[in-house]
Amino acid sequence: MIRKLLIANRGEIAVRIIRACRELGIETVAVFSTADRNALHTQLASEAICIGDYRSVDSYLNMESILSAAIATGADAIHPGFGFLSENSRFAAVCKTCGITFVGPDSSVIERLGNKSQARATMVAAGVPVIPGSEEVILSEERGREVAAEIGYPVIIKAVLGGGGKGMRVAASEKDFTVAFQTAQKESEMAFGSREMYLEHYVQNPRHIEFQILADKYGHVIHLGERDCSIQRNHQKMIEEAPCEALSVTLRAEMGKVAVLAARAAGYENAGTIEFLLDQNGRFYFMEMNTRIQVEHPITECVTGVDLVKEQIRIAEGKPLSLKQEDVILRGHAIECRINAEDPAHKFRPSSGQIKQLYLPGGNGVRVDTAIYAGYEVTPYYDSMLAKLIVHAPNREEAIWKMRSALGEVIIEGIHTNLDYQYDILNDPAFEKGDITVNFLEEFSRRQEQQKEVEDDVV
Ligand code: MV4
Repeated sequence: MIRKLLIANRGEIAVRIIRACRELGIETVAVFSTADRNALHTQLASEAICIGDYRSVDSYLNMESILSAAIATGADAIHPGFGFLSENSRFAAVCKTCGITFVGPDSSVIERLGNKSQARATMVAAGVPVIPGSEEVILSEERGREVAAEIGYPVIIKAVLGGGGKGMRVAASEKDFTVAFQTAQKESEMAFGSREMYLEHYVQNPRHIEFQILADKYGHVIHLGERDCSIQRNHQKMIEEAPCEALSVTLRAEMGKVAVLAARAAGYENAGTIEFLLDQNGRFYFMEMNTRIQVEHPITECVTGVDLVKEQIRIAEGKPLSLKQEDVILRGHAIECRINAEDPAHKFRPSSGQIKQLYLPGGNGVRVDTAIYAGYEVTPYYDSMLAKLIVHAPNREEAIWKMRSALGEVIIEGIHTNLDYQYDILNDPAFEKGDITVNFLEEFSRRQEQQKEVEDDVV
């Protein structure tokens, strides 16, 4: 049993975890940086403890400080949320050494899946479809060029310790290989301190589909359907939806079975996500597995009725899953828009300042996960996400209408946000048709620019 849980995070996800704990009768410890003295998570937890200066490296990434806080407050578990230390295998290992339950999989599993080349090998061995690619780690450009020729161009060069787009380059043909490889490898060395790379055939215009799974300590593994996360900009997701319009009932069942197989092969426990690419011919391939609760988890909660954070805590306590695969019934359609403090008119540069006025929507099928309030100071030190606006309706068309309505109600004054940009996407004919791939936002932005030029000509 967990009596007291420390949340090693900030913002809306910290608040989300505090709420789950309160419902479960678990005491909470918030940790905060000097910039977050008045933050919502600091105020909502049963107790709060300062862990360092405003810089993340001095606070939310400071393992020693966080563990000291856990020991000092007598917390018996730590929930890492997402980002920060959530996928740091060393942190999970140190928690265990200190006798503190880490809400997540074992450190050895985080480490194995964090190494994308090893993850690939694990999946190949289990019979999970992967994108044709290198079965070895590539260190030299010369060896890379040989393997690329075998795979066939275009190829994508990825950092073994990467994920989320860093240390990744596409080579359309052999003449691009040198520059692409060297750039990707240099980026990997800077970001991860690793020269290890791997190659894959480059899949053109895919969708990014991810399956939510839950696994307990007793070998029960279930999936909770998928999320379509194709709407991204520079590998930052902007809009996610569940389910994916492009999946038939049979394809969903097939991919779900593969997701469960993948989680089993990894020896997985707790909540996790299997990322797939779905190509234009309806073929799907394992890409990577995320070992944390994800930003977009609420849309899965909407369509399944399962509280994923409560399930995470239950699993960590050693309880069995509260439902079986046949109890998972997908109902309706959910969409999430990430409201960010950024300026779309200036290359989405982060915006900071005080929130002068705030109005957030509500009503039937509308959920807002946020930690901002009127008077809140948005600083440049952390992620620019201010709020997640989530809607749930009987079908996609009604969900889109509900999201347009909800977006239209939001008032955030004092800083720039992507609200109008989100509204424009929701009114785009291609989006409406469900015609989306990972290249959607790039094409959408181009269309917007062209339209602006036409309007300027008229004036
Ligand atoms: C790919 C790909 C095409 N082919 N791999 C981007 C982030 C990282 N998780 C992997 N990514 C991609 N890997 C192969 N073999 C295209 C992408 C990709 C992408 C994937 C999901 C969502 C958005 C994306 C945007 C650009 C590229």
